[in-house]
Amino acid sequence: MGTHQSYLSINQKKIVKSAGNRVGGKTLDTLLDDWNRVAGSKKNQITFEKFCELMQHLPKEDLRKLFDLYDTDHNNKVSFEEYVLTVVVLMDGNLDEKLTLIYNSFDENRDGTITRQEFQHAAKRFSQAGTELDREMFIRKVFAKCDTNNDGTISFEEFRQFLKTDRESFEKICGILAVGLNDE
Ligand SMILES: [Ca+2]
Ligand SMILES: [Ca+2]
Repeated sequence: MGTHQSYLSINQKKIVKSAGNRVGGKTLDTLLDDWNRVAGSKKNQITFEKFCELMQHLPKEDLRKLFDLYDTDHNNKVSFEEYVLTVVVLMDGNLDEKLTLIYNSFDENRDGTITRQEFQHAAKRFSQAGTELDREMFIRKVFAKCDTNNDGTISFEEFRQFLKTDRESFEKICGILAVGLNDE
């Protein structure tokens, strides 16, 4: 899954390895069957088009957003490993694992920080409500609030604090990604 994953606070390989224990062997078999049906082989990566086929039970507008979440190395394709990782974290992940996945999908260049531009970009992709202008101003305000040490980027820790201190804004910014994100 690429070479630049050391900054992630979750161990993707470990999660994928323990998938059977975490979501159950049956679920894992189903994931593999679905995957093989659409992708042909475990080794193949799938494009957005195939991803829609794989996740056909979901509306397409949600799928565009979810694709970015599943594509953890941002190569515009989803691998079987990414698929299993994301399903496991969504089904069985703790708060940090889920947050890491969301944080990672914001962090387009995968350097371990979220810049203002990445934040704005992600917020526009994932959030739903409001006019452009409202959103622009809202996003600016939220970014400034999030960036508590004022260094112009949002660290994972700041991102975590954001969820804790202003859940409402967090949900507005993350839209569908915040669904199922429960406090522990
Ligand atoms: Ca990928
Ligand atoms: Ca970044």
